[in-house]
Amino acid sequence: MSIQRFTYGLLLVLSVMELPGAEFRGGLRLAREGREFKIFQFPRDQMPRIDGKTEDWAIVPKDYSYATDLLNDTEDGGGTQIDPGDLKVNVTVGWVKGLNRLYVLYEAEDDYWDFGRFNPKGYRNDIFEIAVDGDLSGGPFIFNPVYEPEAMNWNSKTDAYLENHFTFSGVHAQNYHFFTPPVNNAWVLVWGCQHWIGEFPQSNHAYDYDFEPGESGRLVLELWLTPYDYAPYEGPAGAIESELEENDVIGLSWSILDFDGGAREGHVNLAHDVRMVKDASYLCGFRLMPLEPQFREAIRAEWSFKMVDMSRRLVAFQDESLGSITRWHWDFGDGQTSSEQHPIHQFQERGVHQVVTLRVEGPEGQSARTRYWEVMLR
Ligand SMILES: [Ca+2]
Ligand SMILES: [Ca+2]
Ligand SMILES: [Ca+2]
Repeated sequence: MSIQRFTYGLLLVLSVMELPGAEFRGGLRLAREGREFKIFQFPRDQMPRIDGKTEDWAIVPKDYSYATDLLNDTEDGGGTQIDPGDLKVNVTVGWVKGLNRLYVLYEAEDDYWDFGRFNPKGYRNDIFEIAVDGDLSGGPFIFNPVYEPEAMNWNSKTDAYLENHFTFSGVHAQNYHFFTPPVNNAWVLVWGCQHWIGEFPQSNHAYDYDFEPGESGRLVLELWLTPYDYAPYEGPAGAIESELEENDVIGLSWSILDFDGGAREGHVNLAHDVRMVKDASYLCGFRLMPLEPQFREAIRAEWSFKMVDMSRRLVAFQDESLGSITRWHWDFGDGQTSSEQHPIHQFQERGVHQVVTLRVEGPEGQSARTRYWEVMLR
């Protein structure tokens, strides 16, 4: 372990120890006293279509949506009493089992949509900001604590700042500033070195709004994004997506930067701590939920297999059936059968075993799953 890495680890520990109002979860503290939020699992045949229309989200139960009352204007002292006449939002997050993607629906009403007037002192655009830490590693992800303090200024042109930016910013967790609405077809500012995460198919987006700068109105932003355990400057080929698994908890939070014709009027955020924008230890815990009961099949046979020992022709079969099951019947295609749930079977002959079938039964009925030409022994 290098001194630098050791120092970094020590700083991480210290920063975690200083975090108030948080709870340890798997070795990591989370914002909001460890309160758990939920990510809705869409069935595969009802994935959202990214078109800015919200009908495809109507199947999502209400308790998956998070509104203005959960936000806190922590930076500018506005607190949790956010005037719905100034800003009113609703955020819903979804996922689809098997895809490393988060779907987000952002619905917002603002008394003054501020956009399209960039100036040299920085952007003046209403922003919806998301920070995501797909493997819940925690820790800083914009400014590396091992760099000199002068490197922490995002306007800096020092070697230290640029080295930090190119090797660290957004690499193990990501920050997106979504423009609401877009300007000159720019929809996102990635605060990090991996601008490519804002490109299709790493992400996708569609807006729906009908107002001019300075007007009030309603905006819908529908998007997906891909969380990364490792998102380097070089591009997606060398990146490592966060593997999203059912019942995993990820780090996630959002904030809204509301400009209403002047200075920023708020930096309202779900984490109740604005450090969420650059330090994943201040993100909220979001669980990747299983399918709600109404979307589950009553019974469905499913299984996988692993070679235990090719020389002995020994194969382990894993039942992965869905539903309530009381009886398993395996037909290995070689004249042998088993009634175990997860049998280990020794085949007598090598070759391609053409048909292997699991039949399951339960109170809701029965189902069979065959794998053709998949179990092969050389
Ligand atoms: Ca849609
Ligand atoms: Ca406003
Ligand atoms: Ca505004």
